[in-house]
Amino acid sequence: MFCFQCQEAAGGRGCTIRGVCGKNEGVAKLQDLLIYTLKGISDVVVKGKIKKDELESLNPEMFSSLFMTITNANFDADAIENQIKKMISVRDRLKEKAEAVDFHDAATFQVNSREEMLEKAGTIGVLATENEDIRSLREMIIYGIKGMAAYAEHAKNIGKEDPEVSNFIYEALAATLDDSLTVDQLVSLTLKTGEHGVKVMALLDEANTSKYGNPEITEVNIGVRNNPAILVSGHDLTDLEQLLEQTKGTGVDVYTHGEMLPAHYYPYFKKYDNFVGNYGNSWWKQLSEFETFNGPILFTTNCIVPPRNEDVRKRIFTTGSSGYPGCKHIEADENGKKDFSEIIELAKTLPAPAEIESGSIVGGFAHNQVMALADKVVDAVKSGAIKKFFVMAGCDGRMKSREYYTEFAKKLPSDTVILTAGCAKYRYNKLNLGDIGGIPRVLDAGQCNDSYSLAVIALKLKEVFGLDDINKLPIAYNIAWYEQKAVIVLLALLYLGVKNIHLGPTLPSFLSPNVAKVLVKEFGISGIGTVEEDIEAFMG
Ligand code: FSO
Ligand code: SF4
Repeated sequence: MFCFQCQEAAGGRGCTIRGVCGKNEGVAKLQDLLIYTLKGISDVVVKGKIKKDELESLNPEMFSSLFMTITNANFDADAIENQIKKMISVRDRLKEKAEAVDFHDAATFQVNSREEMLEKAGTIGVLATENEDIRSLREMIIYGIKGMAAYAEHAKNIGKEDPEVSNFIYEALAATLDDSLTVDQLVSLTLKTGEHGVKVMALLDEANTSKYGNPEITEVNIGVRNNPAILVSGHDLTDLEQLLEQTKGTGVDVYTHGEMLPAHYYPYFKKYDNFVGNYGNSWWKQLSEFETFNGPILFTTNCIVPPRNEDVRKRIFTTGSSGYPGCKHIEADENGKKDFSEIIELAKTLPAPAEIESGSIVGGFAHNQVMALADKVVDAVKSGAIKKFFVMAGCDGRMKSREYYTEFAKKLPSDTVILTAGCAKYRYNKLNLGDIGGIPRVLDAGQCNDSYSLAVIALKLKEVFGLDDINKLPIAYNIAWYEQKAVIVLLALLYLGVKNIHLGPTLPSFLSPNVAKVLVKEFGISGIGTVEEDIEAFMG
């Protein structure tokens, strides 16, 4: 196996024996083959000039196949094998409708057993592209597409789709098979990926807010009550909605974990009086937090950490694109309905969560809420009460070097405000950093996809201040990344023209030295240094 798609890639180069994430060689290879099959489908769609209306039922399968290969989403070899088989048969049916042309091997290979799949996978992985710059760009595009597909899947679950996004996924995946493309052409495809990243995040924002309302300032309880409960993790709000509907009146409480915390900010979910609060912290703390939670856990997406404890494993359920061997997977019926009764019944037999924290945290600062405070914000900037905003969106992770972000937040001058989104927030959202004239110093917009809100806020401020360049705003970007959704967020920011982003805790292993040079030269991207040096440089 060879995988270098996330920030924890072994040795800063790539995982070759087993993933740091816990993914074994078999799963890694099956994921590679699934991606290869999707490239084959894309080859058929693009070269075979498949009509767009033929793709309607295929799009959701593309999204969820891509999502299954995102870091920490799916560790279940059987589920991935089944998806490969399904997508090969989709591919072959599609070929019957395609204009006859010379298709790539990805569109024609056949495999009949797990052994054959693993053998084939050994020939088509990341390292099959020999030129390291082409490999770097191809992979960066593919990782961006994975993130894009994740957001497209959430939007689709709410009934929203943007054909430009879905069509681009085929175009980009097919392009990663094309040996005639030059480095320059792949660089421009990378930016085009960012452009579609903006589109998909706008789409998901529209889907979420049209269904669940605009996030608003909300105090979220981080303590517990004395009822049996279910913990819901991941990012999918439609799963949460169904779970809340089904637990209503049962005496079973629901808590969020990790990236599901921002669900509390939506007006729609406030009507459920069993929707109690957020339990714990970001994804990588789940091993201990799931033990003390006591009740069942529902994963709607990543990030799953392989459970060490058999008692915890028995309480884990997955749905959507997530999966873990030995954990029950809840499928949707043809109307998208999911039956969570088994989880609810299990919850009733288990003790209430043990309290690990108490009090509350405040969030809900997505674009609509921040714009409602625009006058206050603009005045504070004009008067000098706020000197600078720091966008510190992205992901958290288990590396010790991420303590940098807590230190950074603590040491920032008191006339600065942190704009955050994604699970990165857990490094500083409980620090009590105070407020500036009533504006909290940590403004949480929501999940990683809500980084879109931060871009909208920046663009609106640019308008308010009458600036011709987003980079003239008093906003600095110190972003933490972990998996492929962060890649699409980063590409989206680059597409919007944001310069001088600091990216940490380490730069992606998939950037070849030459590709890294382009990012430095064209966009001023850099890594992180020490907290003191970085703050000095940012404030100067
Ligand atoms: Fe985090 Fe995991 Fe949202 Fe990611 S929980 S790391 S970028 O899945 O999706 O921020
Ligand atoms: Fe390694 Fe990350 Fe790939 Fe897992 S997803 S195998 S940790 S690079």
